[in-house]
Amino acid sequence: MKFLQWVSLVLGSLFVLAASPASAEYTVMSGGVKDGGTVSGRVTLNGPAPAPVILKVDEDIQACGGDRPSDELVVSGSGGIQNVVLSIETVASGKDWNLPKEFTYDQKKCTFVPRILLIKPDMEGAVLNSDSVGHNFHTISKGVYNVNKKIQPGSKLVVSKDKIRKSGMIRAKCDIHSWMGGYWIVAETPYTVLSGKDGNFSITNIPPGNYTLNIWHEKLGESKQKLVVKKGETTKIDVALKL
Ligand SMILES: [Cu+2]
Repeated sequence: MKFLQWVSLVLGSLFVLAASPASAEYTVMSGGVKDGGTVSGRVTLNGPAPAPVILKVDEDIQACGGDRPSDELVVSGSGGIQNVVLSIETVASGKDWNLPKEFTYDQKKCTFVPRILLIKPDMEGAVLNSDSVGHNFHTISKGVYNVNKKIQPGSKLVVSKDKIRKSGMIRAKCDIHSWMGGYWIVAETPYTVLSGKDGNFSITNIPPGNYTLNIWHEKLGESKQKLVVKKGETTKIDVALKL
């Protein structure tokens, strides 16, 4: 093999390697999804709702308020579970994102608001502190966004666009107030939603096809369910989770 041929072969393979990311990036269909389908349903608890866990507030009681029920598992009177993350796996392309331009994650009475934050990669936002005491905001993730920073009362931590580069899960905690907890879900595609107060959810404009629905709850764990999305139709799915 001639030297130049060899050089172009090596350069060529390097280019291919550089151009193929480990997981395919989601693309928004130009012109939107045609004849998309909907998946909707409700997530309920299979069995009686447990008595809420009471969080002991033993630090900054004046500013934080007293003991409170944990918002880790929120079950409605009729058994619906809030804050379950439902996502359709491996949708390569489809509808556009429908999230605000910026997110805000607040710390109010020493509780994270919202408990579960749904965002996307490259999204910018801020972590606020509405309390009269400082918080030490600390995140744990597999390289999605790791930060450990004191946020003074009335101040905020700005999260710029380049901080959250990939999808995944980020656990939030405060090193001063041990009871504070929450999650940021960085969705891979717009086909990720959170269940509402009564456990209801709806995922719209899905390109027809066979998929797997991923169901995740911070306390109840992860499960999967097969689903078929038909042209212009609504597929009903009810999910029952066990403690
Ligand atoms: Cu705190």
